[in-house]
Amino acid sequence: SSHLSGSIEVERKFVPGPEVEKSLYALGAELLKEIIFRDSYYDSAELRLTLNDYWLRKRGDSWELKHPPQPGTRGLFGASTQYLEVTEEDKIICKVSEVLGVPSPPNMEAFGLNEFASFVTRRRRFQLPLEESSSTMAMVDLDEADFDFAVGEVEVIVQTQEEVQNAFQKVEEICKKLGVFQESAVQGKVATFLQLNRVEHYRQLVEAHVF
Ligand code: TPP
Repeated sequence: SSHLSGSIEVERKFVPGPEVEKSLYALGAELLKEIIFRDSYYDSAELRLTLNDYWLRKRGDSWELKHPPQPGTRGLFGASTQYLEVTEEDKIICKVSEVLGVPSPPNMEAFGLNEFASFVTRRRRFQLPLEESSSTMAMVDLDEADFDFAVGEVEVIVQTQEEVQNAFQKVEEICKKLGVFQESAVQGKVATFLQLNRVEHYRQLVEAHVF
């Protein structure tokens, strides 16, 4: 809705075992699409965005920003996360200038940010059938990144904070049904990329409790 700055993405990552596809089809999931995209992530020289848990990327030709719903809070529920996803460029510019403490430039390029990660993902997106009691869709992504890393995620998108608790429950329930529920957090693509390629940046994020 128009008063919100984006959708709330509630998700939980998992290590995709060899049986996960079978489990998906057994639950009635449908393969929606297979897509390949490049993500390039950006930050200031001082790493001001990522140290505040702001994730700015160009996916294909589009800018996207993910950030915690309330500034300074981590939207955690066990090892599940909630992030706001902003896709309108003027809103992204507004948020980024706020976090960096600089005036809003006319376009993204004028921030002069540095790329700190870039990789290609092959994603297979599955859609789970709707249960009668709920109106929100659940998606399962099976991702393979080009640095030899595979990760899965269960994701529910909601529009209001009131819906978040239910979404967390639903995401956990789906992980359990798929046999991929792990108590502790599973590292995603960006964290893994940084751990492999940008050790000092990774260390700072761990120290700041972002990872
Ligand atoms: N996941 C955990 C468990 N902790 C975190 N601090 C983050 C993620 C930080 N984070 C939030 S959004 C994001 C990162 C690194 C960008 C990448 O999002 P991700 O969900 O890994 O990739 P996508 O599915 O959007 O491609």
